[in-house]
Amino acid sequence: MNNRDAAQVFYNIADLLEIKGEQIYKVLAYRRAAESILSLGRDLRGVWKEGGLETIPGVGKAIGAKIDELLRTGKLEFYEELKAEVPATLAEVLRVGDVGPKKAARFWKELGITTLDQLERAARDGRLRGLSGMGEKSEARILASIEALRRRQSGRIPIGTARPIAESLLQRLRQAPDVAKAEMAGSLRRWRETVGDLDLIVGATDPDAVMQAVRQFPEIARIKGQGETKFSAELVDGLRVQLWVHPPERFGTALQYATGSQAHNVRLRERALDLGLSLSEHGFKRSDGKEILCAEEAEVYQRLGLPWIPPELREDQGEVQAASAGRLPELVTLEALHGELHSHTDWSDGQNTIEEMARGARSAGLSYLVISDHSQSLGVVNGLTVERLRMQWEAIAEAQHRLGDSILLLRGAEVEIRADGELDYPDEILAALDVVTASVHTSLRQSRERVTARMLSAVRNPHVDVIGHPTGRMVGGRDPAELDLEAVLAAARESGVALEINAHPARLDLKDAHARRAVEMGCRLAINSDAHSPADLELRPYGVATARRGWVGAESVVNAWPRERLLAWLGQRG
Ligand code: DGT
Ligand code: CA
Ligand code: ZN
Repeated sequence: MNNRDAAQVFYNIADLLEIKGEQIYKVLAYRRAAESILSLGRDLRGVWKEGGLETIPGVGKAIGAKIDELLRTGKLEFYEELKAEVPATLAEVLRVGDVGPKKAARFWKELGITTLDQLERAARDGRLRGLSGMGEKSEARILASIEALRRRQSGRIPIGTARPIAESLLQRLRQAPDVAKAEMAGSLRRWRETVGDLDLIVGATDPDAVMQAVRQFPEIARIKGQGETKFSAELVDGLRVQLWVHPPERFGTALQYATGSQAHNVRLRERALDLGLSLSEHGFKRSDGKEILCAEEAEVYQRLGLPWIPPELREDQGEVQAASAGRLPELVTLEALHGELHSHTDWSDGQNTIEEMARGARSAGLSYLVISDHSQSLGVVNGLTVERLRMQWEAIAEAQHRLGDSILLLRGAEVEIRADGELDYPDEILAALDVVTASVHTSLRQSRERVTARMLSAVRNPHVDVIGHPTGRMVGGRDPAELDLEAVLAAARESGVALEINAHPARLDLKDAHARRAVEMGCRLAINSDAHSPADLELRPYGVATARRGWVGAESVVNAWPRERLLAWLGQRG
């Protein structure tokens, strides 16, 4: 227990007391003590040993006794009792800019929200606006604050936030005078799950004109640094944009360079040197000093005797060697996905009816949609009892009747893998479902042994077809469950179950490296949107990109198989 840990205990006590509605002077007393401990400038333990705790500003008899107990036993009874009364995770809800103790208490008491993730989900699902004094606007503000909080914590921007902003900047840029081309570059183009900044590259002859145009964009707060080939700008919400400007005839080398990664670029430069060329963002140079310009990126790779390498692979993870040997994988594409295996409706926590979801899937070009609402033990999301599930089957049949054969609806469920490792429906119900996705939403913090055992029993259950968001992690938020993933992958290969790549940019679970390992081990995957509305189907590209970053080909992805093959596979399984 160092000074920081001890201070944290008292900060938490202050937060929890405040949520509980305790007198403010008490709350402030704990906070003051925490601050003093943090700025003590020497080891708290030393002061304690000298018997000098009460010389610390803000520490009197009562708090002094608590510090003593904490240092002596490593625990504090008062804090433990408080945590039993008020969930400690509510302290993280308080960190959200727009949430004070009164609101946190209401979210908890009226909606059962105790964590940041739950608050985010509730805001996204429009459940906060049901509370008196809350509306759509306050919901949106809370979502923005949550995101700002995550960004402050990580310093990086989730790809799901970055790409739409970049898209709209590109649209404006492409209309600016003198601009021939404009594309994403950097980690944004490589689809990393988070990006440090937004790299955009413009093909234009006059960088000053581009800068003048950008300065006028409504989302730009200020232009910051300016170099010869690039300048940076800050957006009104604090994001950094790096704009690279190169003449159109040099656009190919510039785009290649700015896309990176740096390690990938190093490989290419080495290869260029072997061929007697030097490669820079401006072009190739021969040893006689003559320049070779590339307007197209593919020409850069061609000059180096390589096929074009998809940006998602450019992490120096063996892609240059594979390209050179003609063994680049044929990566899965969005167009290859024929259907969606994971969707929610207003029967549980989705926002739309079965038929609205089906129409959305149909206009997204899908030929089937699995309706997979939550199962009974997940009360907070209105999980379906067996009785309601049976009623849903009738509703699915009716919707199918109205839709004709324009899209096939399948009966599914996202069945909770309960804390005891059992699935949340009896076997005869699982057997009657077309597609069973088993997921963990609760008790993710169990021991490695327990969580792994739960997963393994789901993977080996003959009724289970897909494991949903297998590690439970949230990008820039919640850590993955402690899990022996190697053991889960080995079992998945054996049982033939598919592991989900959840496409929601807040999840991306399995993540890229895990997807690659899964395919290496011979596992099947499924790329699913986990849609809670038709608009969520638009998130599938994030899942596809994650798969591509994991070197995944269409053959490994069950919803990239022709529909008949998928149905045959499901038919063979329990
Ligand atoms: P980020 O922004 O941290 O998510 O990651 P990147 O990959 O976007 O990196 P960034 O923004 O620093 O630079 C964009 C690209 O520019 C990078 O992928 C490769 C290229 N680049 C930047 N600095 C260097 C450098 O010092 N050497 C080389 N070879 N390339 C660089
Ligand atoms: Ca970047
Ligand atoms: Zn789901």
